[in-house]
Amino acid sequence: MIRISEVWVTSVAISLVVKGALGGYGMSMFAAQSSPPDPCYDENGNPRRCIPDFVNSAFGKDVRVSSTCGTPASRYCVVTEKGEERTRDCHTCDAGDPKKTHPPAYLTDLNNPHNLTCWQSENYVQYPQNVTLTLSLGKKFEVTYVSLQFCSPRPESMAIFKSMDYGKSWVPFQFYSTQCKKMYNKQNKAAITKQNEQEAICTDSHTDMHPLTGGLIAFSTLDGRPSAHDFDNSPVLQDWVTATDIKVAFSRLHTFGDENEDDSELARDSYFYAVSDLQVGGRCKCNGHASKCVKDREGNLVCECKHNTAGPECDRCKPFHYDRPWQRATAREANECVACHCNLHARRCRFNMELYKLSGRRSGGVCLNCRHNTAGRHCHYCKEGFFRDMSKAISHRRACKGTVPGLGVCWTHMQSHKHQHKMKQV
Ligand SMILES: [Ca+2]
Repeated sequence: MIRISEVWVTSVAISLVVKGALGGYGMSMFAAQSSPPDPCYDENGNPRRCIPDFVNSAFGKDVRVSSTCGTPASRYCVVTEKGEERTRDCHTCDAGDPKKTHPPAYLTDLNNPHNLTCWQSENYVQYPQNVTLTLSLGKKFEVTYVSLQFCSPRPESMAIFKSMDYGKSWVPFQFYSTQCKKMYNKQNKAAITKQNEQEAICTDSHTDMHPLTGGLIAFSTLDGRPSAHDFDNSPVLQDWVTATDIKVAFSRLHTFGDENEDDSELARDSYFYAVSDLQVGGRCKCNGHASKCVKDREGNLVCECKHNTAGPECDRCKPFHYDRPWQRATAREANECVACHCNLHARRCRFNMELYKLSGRRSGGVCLNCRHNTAGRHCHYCKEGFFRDMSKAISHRRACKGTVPGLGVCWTHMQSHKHQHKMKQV
């Protein structure tokens, strides 16, 4: 259906263009549409690094949240300040009422500044209790930033974690707190050096209670890390930005200090976490070997691997392409996987590091199960008892014969003599 309508639109477009005496332009547009250029190869067909588009990988995804207001319906109050005066306007959060609900889906919906939709926690889930937001990206991504736009005041303390193993284990990405040492046992704004580039730091920036609404927290994963300018050559940072899941833990609410006074109920009803937008900016991780990620048959997001690579992140060479070790592509080198040289006599091969080193790091593939009576690392000579038919190329399936050769005996001559000798003895 889509194809038909596309063709229809295109033909209409062309006919319009032709009428306008610009037929050539219209046709070239059509040609470009039928064979889009592959960003993973240059105009001469040589492999080059390719990367998926930069996206907000949180957009439209489900976020698992430990606390959401509205079940049952409950009161919450919004604090506003005019000079010294502080007022509280109270409303109802009700999960059953579309106009009063604040579900987790509002974290990752379309962020319209004129009509903000906010997820909101229950009231006064205060330290040592926390509220967590967990987002599964579905595969490995290289994350550039994590940002949160708040409807409530920003938290007094919060942490961002990442997982590289689909939520089995978590490592800290960044801490925010007005009291880093006390909350997270971290020095405030510790320096990052080449020795600790994979360490999360704590900062008291962006932790002020003001603004009371609309505040932003944006964590840039490479900011201040010394090897960031040489990311291509830094496996440490490539690892640091890699994540399958992101978790945000709100550890402590900001308050005006009135939550334990006489009027504490009203005060407590005005302390909660509310977020209008959670973004995780990054690229689907494909190690430079794919320009996009697609859903596979099981519905999982995977890289569309090029350069003879395979795996969800193009993180290995595809079968029979083991002539040199897998490598990530760089701006200068595509590092594509190379097929083993088996003269069409083998379907399988393996990589041998010793041979690779001996070859000056050029070729390390060893063919397995050479067929058609061939033998050798590249199936490049005849196995014992067979003779090379020099009228045929070695890649010919009848290059090796089982009978005594006539003309043109190759270097297996010696073997042929041995063989004749054995036959006489028999
Ligand atoms: Ca929203």
